[in-house]
Amino acid sequence: MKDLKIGFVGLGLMGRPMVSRLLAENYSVVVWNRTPEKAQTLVGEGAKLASDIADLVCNVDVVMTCLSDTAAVEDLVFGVQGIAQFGAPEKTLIDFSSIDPLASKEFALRLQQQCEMQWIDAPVSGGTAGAKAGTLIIMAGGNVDRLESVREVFDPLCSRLTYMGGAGAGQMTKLCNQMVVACNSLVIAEMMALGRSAGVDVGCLPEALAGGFADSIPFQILAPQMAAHDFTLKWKVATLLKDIDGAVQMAEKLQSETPMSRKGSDLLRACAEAGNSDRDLSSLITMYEPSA
Ligand code: NA7
Repeated sequence: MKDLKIGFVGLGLMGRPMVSRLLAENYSVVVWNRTPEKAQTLVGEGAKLASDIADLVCNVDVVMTCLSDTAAVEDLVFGVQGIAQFGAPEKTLIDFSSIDPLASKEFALRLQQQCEMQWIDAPVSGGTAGAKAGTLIIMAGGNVDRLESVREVFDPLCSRLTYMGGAGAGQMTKLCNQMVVACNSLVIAEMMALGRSAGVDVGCLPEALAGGFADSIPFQILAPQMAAHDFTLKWKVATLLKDIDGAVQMAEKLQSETPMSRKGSDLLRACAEAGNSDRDLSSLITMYEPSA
């Protein structure tokens, strides 16, 4: 077993494969999830299920969180019987969730003031495929010395970890990342729908366009699913909508023009409001296909 003991909170689409990677690399991992059933397969792989947040935080060196949004993170860290109540100066919180950068900065300060526990914001890119393969891209913010002291725990999870600056810098970088991912995903959907209507064999497109200027990792993930109408859940429309909304709100604060992202936000919201919020992002194509 490795020396640093890990606690992982949030066993959603991303959290589960990340814990599997840590277990496979011989880390001792204690897990907790609001819906405990989601921990079952991980317990089979060697994870220990904590009875509550106190049981988790008190028994580990590093607490990792991978939660839906800003409100969920605030609740789990600062709510009643939350992480902050059991934190200590030698413990580190690594937040893999994608949340509001300004809130993340404020949370880091609040945690420091409350229990002197250090907060690293470390949002990820690469989706469930990257999480399963341990090839995520991670953009980190916070205290650089603390990041270096726990750097080894990132190794099973990512192919690149980049320190972007002080608290919240990782989250701000993730918003930049998501502006490109959201707009790219939307144009992929409308292109696939148009191609099919025009008689293009869209099932061939992932191979035909591979390596060209239109290629991208989202394209290689989404295009085959869209071509086959296989909407197996890998990433939720709601998750990307949250991020593009975050980018647009940040742009408003900074008086920066983001016309593409604003349009992307409107289009993703329309898709979510059409009943696709918790469906896979590949369901975007249904918004652009001629109705049967
Ligand atoms: P999922 O699959 O929607 O998982 C979200 C997780 O967050 C899941 O474990 C949820 O628990 C948990 N959650 C959400 N709200 C709460 C509250 N209020 N209290 C406790 N736990 C909560 O998302 P992904 O795994 O795709 O993404 C996770 C993050 O990574 C997200 O920020 C992305 O942008 C990047 P549940 O299982 O529903 O009980």
